[in-house]
Amino acid sequence: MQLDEDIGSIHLVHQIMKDLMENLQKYKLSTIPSTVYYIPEFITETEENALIARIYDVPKPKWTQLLNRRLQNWGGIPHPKGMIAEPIPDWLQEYLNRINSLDLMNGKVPNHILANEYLSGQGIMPHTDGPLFYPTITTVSCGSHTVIHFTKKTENQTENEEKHSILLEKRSLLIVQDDFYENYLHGIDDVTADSVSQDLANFHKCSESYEIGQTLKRQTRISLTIRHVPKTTRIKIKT
Ligand SMILES: O=C(O)CCC(=O)C(=O)O
Repeated sequence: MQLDEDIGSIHLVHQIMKDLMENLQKYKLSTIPSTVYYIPEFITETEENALIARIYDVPKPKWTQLLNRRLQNWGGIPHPKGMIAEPIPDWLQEYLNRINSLDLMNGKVPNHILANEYLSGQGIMPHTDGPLFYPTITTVSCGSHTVIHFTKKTENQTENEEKHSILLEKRSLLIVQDDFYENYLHGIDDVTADSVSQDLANFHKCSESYEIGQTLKRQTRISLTIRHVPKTTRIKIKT
């Protein structure tokens, strides 16, 4: 019985990856004037549950506690002088390999995963990821949806800047590249629920159909942000 389920799951993953490698363009968000792809159901429910279990199974010191969320760095800690590369466990390497097979980074191999945990009501301030990374962000969401906002970066940032909001469903993959990486801030509001609106840039590309005005209550979300850190070293740097 378990063997049948495992074979079924491998088959499904194979189908998902084949579709993506052949048809990535169909996931591009035409509502956004830059390169953004939204892929619902990028991982299976079994994989989502296994990833969450693994993340919570690591020893406590692996967590970095911030003011409003916790995170785990895998592959090393990005640093302007170079990231000291650390081995990535197989259960995470699998997802780096899947992102690698989509060839999104001009031949560069993804070598870092940031796992962020957001309890309901927690978010992240608007920011850009900066020069430590190759300018492509790929994010897998587990455990809960959230809504991420991208706001055009300007000199005197006001309330009226061009803004795009994307619903990240659990198990989805978001890919952000180019101008959207460099010139837009991204952030997540620290709220306990999100309201569905037709203004969501991926409203028509979600896996479920939602009603306008529907309230989606947030649960605990684990995001896996998979990126390429160009500057790595194997030597310990004095900080
Ligand atoms: O959790 C997310 O989807 C976004 C994470 C993020 O922006 C970051 O860690 O820099």
